[in-house]
Amino acid sequence: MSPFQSNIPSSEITPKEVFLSRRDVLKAAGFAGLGALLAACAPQAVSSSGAQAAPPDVPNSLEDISNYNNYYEFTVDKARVAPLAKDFTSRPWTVEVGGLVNNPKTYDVDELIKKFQPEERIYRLRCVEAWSMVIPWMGFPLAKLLAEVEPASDAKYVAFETIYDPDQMPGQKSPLFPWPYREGLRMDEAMNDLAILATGLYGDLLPNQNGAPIRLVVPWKYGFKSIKGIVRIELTNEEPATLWSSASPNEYGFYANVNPNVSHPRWSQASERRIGELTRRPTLMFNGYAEQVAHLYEGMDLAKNY
Ligand SMILES: Nc1nc2c(c(=O)[nH]1)N[C@H]1C(S)=C(S)[C@@H](COP(=O)(O)O)O[C@H]1N2
Ligand SMILES: [Mo]
Repeated sequence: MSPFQSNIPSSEITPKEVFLSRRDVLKAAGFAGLGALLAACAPQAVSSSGAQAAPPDVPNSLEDISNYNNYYEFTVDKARVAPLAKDFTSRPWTVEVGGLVNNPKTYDVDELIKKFQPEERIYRLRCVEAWSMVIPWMGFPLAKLLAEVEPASDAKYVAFETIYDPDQMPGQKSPLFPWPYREGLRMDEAMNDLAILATGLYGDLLPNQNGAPIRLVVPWKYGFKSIKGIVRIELTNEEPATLWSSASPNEYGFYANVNPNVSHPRWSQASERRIGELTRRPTLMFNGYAEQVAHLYEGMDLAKNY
């Protein structure tokens, strides 16, 4: 089992409130050995080549995860997404899966949840703006859904689209972005086991501000690839246009792999601010998931394919 994919819900390891208050006590006492303490009881990511191990991860609180959000359909102000999304209607909800598939189908989101039995995946999320969190998602591999619809042999990409509903999402009235939000993956990226469709976090359904009822999570890529509020998934043979690469192509590429060595034109990506921490952390190649995904990009120039 990968150290990043515990099947034990964090809620069963230790209640999150207790866990967090213990962490706060240790912090307040100036306890320096928390990393060592966690390292003693948590599995470590040490590759056979002896490459740098990912530092131990403590999930952010539900409070942090659900009150510091990027969801431009509501607002560009991270602190105001939650209140503006409070009354968003995420049921009933259907996800249409089509394009280059042998078996196109429209699913009710609750049918997907019943069919694919979401499991907990604790992942780091690294925003292109150089902040990060650790989030205990509930989700299922995107590969499982793709297998159901049977990709045609000429399908090379998977395109995703967010709901377009300006009456519920005031930010979609802004002419600055080409709505609806669109994202995409190459087929082999989409089939990687790390790529999930998340339907919950901290053991509950997704809060609206985190992309209810269903959003993509691709933890080795910058957060903007993890599209929220998905209503359509389409398999294509051409690289799909995405909202961010259309809005600002020299800043946001199609791949958007987390890479400390390739700067954003306006800032460095070498380090990041983990929400809740006082000092910056170094950013890890592929956000620390290189062992699982580096092979997907062998022979590619990652500075060019940013
Ligand atoms: N539809 C949609 N999906 C989106 C966004 C958005 O504005 N609209 N923001 C992205 C960005 S930039 C980030 S960092 C993550 C944030 O996810 P979170 O709020 O659940 O932490 O969502 C991504 N998915
Ligand atoms: Mo982001």
